[in-house]
Amino acid sequence: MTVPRTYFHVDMDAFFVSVEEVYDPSLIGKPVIVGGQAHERGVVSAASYAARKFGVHSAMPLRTAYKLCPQAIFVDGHPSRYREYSEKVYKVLSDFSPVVEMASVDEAYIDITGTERLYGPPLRAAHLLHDRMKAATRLNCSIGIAASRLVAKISSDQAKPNGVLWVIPGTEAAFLAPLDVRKVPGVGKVTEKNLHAAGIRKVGDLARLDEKLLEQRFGKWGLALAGKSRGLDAGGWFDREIGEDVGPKSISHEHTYNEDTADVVQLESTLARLSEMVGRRLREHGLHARTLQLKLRYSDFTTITRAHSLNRATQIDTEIFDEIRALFHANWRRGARPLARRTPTRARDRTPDPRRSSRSCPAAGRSWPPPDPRTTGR
Ligand code: TTP
Ligand code: MG
Ligand code: MG
Repeated sequence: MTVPRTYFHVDMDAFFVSVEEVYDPSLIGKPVIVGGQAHERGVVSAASYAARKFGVHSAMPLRTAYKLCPQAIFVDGHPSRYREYSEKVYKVLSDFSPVVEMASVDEAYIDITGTERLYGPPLRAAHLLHDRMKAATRLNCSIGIAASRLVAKISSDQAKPNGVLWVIPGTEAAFLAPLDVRKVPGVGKVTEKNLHAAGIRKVGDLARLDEKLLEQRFGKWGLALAGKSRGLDAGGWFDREIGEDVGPKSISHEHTYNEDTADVVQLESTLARLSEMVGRRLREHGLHARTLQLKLRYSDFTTITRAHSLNRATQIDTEIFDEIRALFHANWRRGARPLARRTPTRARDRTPDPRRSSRSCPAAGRSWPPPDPRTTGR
């Protein structure tokens, strides 16, 4: 018999904004938008809860955010600060439990099964962790507690901001039923649209459906969806255990120009710089990547992504750049004006660096949030 497990999903509240608030407390409580200045080309990285009341959210163009909330304070992002605070968050979590997996820069799953004698019942343990997080980082987080990681993730979202929510085992179906299908991890815009077209709007609608029917309609993914609607860890990442595959899935950097450009020299030099940044991070993590990907966005916001797999994985800047440059020349529309390009190197087929010890580097368990389909057009 398998032992019932207890998982926490911990997610920092308005993470980039909260870090900026530590550096500048005058921002606290105000509508704050991190990602660039109001007139700039880029997108919102994070919005404070006060700004969200106006409809501002991550991945929205800064200019749209300005229209919705002109009184907001626009702040440039500071990636090194967020990395530093992500490390602090990881330290608090790993001191609390040995089984931690960072799922993005500001969130993690931890398995606290068997810690009752140390921390007491789950709710008490979560409050203790919540207090420790605040004391060590000065940041608020929300914690979802459940018998599956999937339900823990959904419940941390429901607990926001600055809350703790325990879905007591046995109550998963009742907890999930009234939620929109979009709340299920893995259900993006496209799946949501398909589900709506089939008259399925709430998780409860999904749970009522016959698994076979979902499988027929949506394939293997439909079967996972049926499991998810019942609160089970099913499909994609949820099929494996916490920490089973530590290491970033992909590493990427991107740049958005303030002014459109079609200048090949300028474009290539940006690609070279981005390739070097990706190479550096691969080396820092002791990883090699086999699949290299270029993302290119034009002034009309059409976006393409093109990938190529090498015969041999690499972490060498020039090899990365050669590949990215070839992808660029093979794919860019001459005369059209690209806006942004990105060189994510997917580390799917990565191999550890033999020169490094096999001890896993804590940072290797973390990755930046996966590219958002709404911003990449994928
Ligand atoms: P999230 O945890 O999704 O959001 P959040 O922490 O800002 O707010 P919440 O309280 O709802 O959790 O993302 C963590 C950080 O990742 C976020 O602060 C900024 C960054 N991010 C982006 O840069 N672009 C994005 O599209 C998203 C979703 C997040
Ligand atoms: Mg967050
Ligand atoms: Mg998050």
